[in-house]
Amino acid sequence: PRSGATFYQRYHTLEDIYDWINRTAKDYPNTVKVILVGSSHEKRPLYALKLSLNNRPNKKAMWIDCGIHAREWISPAFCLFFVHYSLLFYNQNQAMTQILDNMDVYVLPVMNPDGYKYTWTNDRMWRKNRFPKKGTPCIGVDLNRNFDANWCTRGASDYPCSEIYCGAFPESEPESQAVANFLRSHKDSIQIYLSIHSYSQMLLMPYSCTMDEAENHSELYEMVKQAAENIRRYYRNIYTYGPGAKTIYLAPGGSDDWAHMLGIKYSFTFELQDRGRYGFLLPPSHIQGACNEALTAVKTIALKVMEK
Ligand code: ING
Ligand code: ZN
Repeated sequence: PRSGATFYQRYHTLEDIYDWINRTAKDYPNTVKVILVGSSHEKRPLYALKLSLNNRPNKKAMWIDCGIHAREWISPAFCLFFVHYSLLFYNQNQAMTQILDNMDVYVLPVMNPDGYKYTWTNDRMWRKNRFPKKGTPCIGVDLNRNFDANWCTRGASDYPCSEIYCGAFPESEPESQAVANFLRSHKDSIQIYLSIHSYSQMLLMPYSCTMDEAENHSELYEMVKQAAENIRRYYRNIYTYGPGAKTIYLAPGGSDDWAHMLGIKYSFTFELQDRGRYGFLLPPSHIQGACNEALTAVKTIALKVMEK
């Protein structure tokens, strides 16, 4: 149940998150819409919230997905926090008001519900989805290797037991296909794509699938640099930044690279806290700080995009 501010300082089961999605839509009928973007392999719904705080026509939009990887619990926690903060601080916080006056925001809190559920019930360190590969004892595709961006080249694996298994073909998984379909059909309005992961405190931009520079490299680099500077200034915490391939590792098939190639020019992956002390097992006492830092990065980037 949602009891006061502490709700956003705890991790929540999948059932609680579904519950929260419904309640949020009920509590804000004029500004929040629930969109069913698809369903998971085990037939769980993939719900996104559309936040539309201002009725002006032809608004641009930002997409944020969380929970692509099951064990990265801080990621869904951030999506919940972000929705809450947006609804509460519209007309209070100046940056938030400016952003939400100018764009709608789509938030998908759990892109990999089957995996997320599994981390609560069976294996806290599960990463992939729960697709059972016929003819092997292995389960799961890495959804962040399943997009059509230099798919399954170096940095991914075609071995179904691997943690970075790319799947049988690009968008073979219902979860990645659902997000790709949604982005394809809304690409004219969606200007910013954000995918939230953990851990290692990085603000990543395309490309991860190649060492080549994105055509708007300098523009993107300015954005992540300024976002990291703001986090450092406000929270005294260090985030590294740059193109994925050079900052973390070569990784084809990622959602942000694919979104960028689709034409969503402002596309990023955030790696939230921490830098390895707790790793995926970030204690609840760190949720607030991690979310505030990520929020600073979202605001910085959205405001910069709006200047364009
Ligand atoms: N990191 C990402 C991963 O999928 C990444 C890094 C970012 C890959 C962008 C591809 C594109 O490996 C984590 N922690 O999952
Ligand atoms: Zn991840």
